[in-house]
Amino acid sequence: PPTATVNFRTVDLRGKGLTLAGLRAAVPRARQNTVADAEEKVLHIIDAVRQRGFAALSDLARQFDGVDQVHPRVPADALARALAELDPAVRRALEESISRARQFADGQRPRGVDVELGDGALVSQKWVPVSRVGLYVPGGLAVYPSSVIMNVVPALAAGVESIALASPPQKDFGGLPHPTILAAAALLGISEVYAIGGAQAIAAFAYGVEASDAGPALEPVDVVTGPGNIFVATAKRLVKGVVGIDSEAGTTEIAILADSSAQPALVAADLISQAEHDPKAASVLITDSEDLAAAVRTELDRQSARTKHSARVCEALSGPQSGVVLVEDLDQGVAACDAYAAEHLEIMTADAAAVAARIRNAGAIFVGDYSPVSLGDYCAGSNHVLPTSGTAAFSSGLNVTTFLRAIQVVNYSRAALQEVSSHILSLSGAEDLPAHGEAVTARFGGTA
Ligand code: HSO
Ligand code: ZN
Repeated sequence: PPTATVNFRTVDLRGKGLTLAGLRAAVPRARQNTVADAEEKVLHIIDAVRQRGFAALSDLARQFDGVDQVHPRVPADALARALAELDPAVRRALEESISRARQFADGQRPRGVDVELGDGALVSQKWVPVSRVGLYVPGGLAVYPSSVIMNVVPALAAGVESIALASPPQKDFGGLPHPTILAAAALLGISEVYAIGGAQAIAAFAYGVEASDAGPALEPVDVVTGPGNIFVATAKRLVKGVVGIDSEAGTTEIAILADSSAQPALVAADLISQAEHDPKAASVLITDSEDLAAAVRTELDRQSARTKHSARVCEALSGPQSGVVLVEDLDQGVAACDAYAAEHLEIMTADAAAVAARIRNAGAIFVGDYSPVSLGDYCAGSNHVLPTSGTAAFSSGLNVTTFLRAIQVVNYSRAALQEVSSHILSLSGAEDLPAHGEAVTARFGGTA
C-alpha cells in the first residue's frame, strides 16, 4: 500500500483573548452531517414497518442486506452455538469487561429521597426502571461486542426486565447478525435477539411489530439505545417522544490536554488509537508546549506509518477535525477543553488529577499516563457510549439513569394540606384557575 502521510494541522489560540464562543469556533471540529438529508428515506422506512410489519422487514432485509428472511428472531440454538464457538481468550476478556461494568453500574444506582417539609408533609422520589429496552448494535465493517456490554449492563443494573437486541443480518453468516455479537448477547443472558438492521430496527422497536404468519410479535420498547450510521441516528430522532433515546453517539473523538511533562509516544499512541475507528474520527492535542507538539508530530508520523489501519488513521489525523491546539497556559487549556467538550478527554499533565477536577465539559475524563481511552473502551468499568460533537456540554454518557425514571411521590396529611391551603387559593386566584382552589376547599367542607 502507498505510504500515507499525516498532515496534523495547528490551531494557535495564544494571545487571542478568545471568549467561550470564540474558543468554540476555533477548536478543530468537523461540520455536522445533517440528519435532514436522510429524513425522507427514513420516514418511508418507518412508515413501511408500521403499515406492513414483518412483511416490510423481510423486504428491507432483501433490499439492504441481501438476505432472504422469513422472521428476524434469532433462534436460541444460534445464540448458544455462537457462545460455544467463541475464542476462549475473547470470552474471558468479555467476562472481565462485564464484571467491571456491572460493579460500576451497580455503584451508580441513585438512592431515593424522602423529605418531610413539615408535619405530615411528605415528598419522596423513587427511581423506577423502564419496562423494556431495545438495543441496536451496528453491523458493517466494525463489529463491537464491547458495545453490546456497554448498552446491556447498565440496563440490567437499572433493573430493566425485558431487553431486546437488534443487529443487521449478515449475508456471510446465514442471514444472522455477526457471531461475536450473538456470543456477547448470550454471555449477558439476552435471549431476544433480532436480525434487523438500520432505521427499520429502530422503527420496529419504537412501534412494535404485530404477530403474523411469519412468527410471534415484537413488542414495542420504552427506550432505544445504541450507536449507528446516519440512518439509525435519523430514525432515533424521529421516534424520540414515542420512545426515549440515549444521547447521540457520532464519530468518535479524543482530546488530550498535555503539558511538557507528557510522554510524546504515549500521547501519539492514544491519538492514533481513536483515529483507528474511522477516517472521520477526531484526534485533538491541546498543549501549552511547542516542544511537546513537535515531538508528538514526529511520533504520529512514525507510529501511524506502521499501524495496521494506517490509511484510515492518516486520513483521520489529517482531517479538519484533528490537530494541535496551542494554548498560552493550562488555564487556557482547560477553557479550550471545556469549549471543545470532547467525547473522551485525557489529561497528561503534572498533577493530572487536580487539572482533571477543573474540567466541566467532557463525556469521560481519563487521568494520567495509565488511563488511556482504550482502557475505557474495553475494561475500565466505565461506559464507552458517550456524547460526541460537543454534546457533552449538556448530555451524559450511557449510565444506569438512562434506563430509570425519577418519580416524585406526594403524601400530605389533612393538617399538612390545611397548612398550605391559603397559598394554593391565592395562587389559583392569581392564575385564574379557581377550580384548583375549589379542589382544596372541597376537602374542608367548602372553606379552607
Ligand atoms: N472508542 C469507541 C468505543 C469502542 N472502541 C468500541 C473500541 N471498541 C467510542 O467510545
Ligand atoms: Zn475505541
